[in-house]
Amino acid sequence: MESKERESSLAKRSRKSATMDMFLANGRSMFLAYDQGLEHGPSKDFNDKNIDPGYIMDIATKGKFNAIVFQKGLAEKYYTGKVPLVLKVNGKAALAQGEPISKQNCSVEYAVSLGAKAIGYTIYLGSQFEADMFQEFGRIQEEAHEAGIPAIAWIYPRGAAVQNDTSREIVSYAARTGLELGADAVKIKYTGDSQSFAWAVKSAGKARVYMSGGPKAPTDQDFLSQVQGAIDAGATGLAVGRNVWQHPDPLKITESLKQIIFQKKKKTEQPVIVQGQA
Ligand code: FBP
Repeated sequence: MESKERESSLAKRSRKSATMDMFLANGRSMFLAYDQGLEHGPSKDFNDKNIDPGYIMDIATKGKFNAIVFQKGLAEKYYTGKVPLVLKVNGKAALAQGEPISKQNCSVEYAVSLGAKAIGYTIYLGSQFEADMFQEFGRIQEEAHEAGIPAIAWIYPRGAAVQNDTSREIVSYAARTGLELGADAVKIKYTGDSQSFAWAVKSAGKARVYMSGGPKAPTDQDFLSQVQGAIDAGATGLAVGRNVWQHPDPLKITESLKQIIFQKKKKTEQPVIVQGQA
């Protein structure tokens, strides 16, 4: 194929197919995240059961999650193909101190060969190294779109420049950064209340918003109220790890989450967006 024709066919394909649609049910979505072994180490978050990636694959399958999130090594050895795969193509360990940076460890092509239907990439907004991650994500996003799959940005404000990583101002900045860098979806932390999170959702524009789960909440009700707040704010859903697979009954909490996430939107529940400064 002539190079001009090839370029135009790639452009058409990326516009058409690089959407989050395959992850959605009634416009909503719930992912099970399991990259904490790399991000936090095997001792901090895990017990005898949930240290086994096979246990997590089983939760994702039985709980009918819309995707499982793995790093490449886990995908190679444990992914069964029973739920869609989001492959994280960067990641970092928790040992090094200082300004965070997370670099690519898996190509988009290899991710696709493992069955990935989207790629995930973490950007530490505010880090002294944010420009490296912006640049790398830019290339990866284009490669993902050329392969016909969406790019999801985990956007975590972090480093000495960030005072409070859950403020309305900083979370909405994270959401907006994802939109402007071409993310098809952003995974951001909850701000603590629905009204401020609604501004983050508004800031993300057409990029879909997934609330990040965070450490296990003290009670189920605490966590469920956060998720309800994010959904009321207009989030597409949740990408959750510890609050599900650290739970004594992961499928039970999954059912409660689904009731909140996939409930029909009522007009009266639409959030009021307050314009203005944080
Ligand atoms: P959790 O629901 O367990 O918080 O998982 C979401 C996630 O984004 C994981 O994908 C990632 O490993 C972890 O949080 C990063 O945690 P941290 O905020 O400590 O960097």
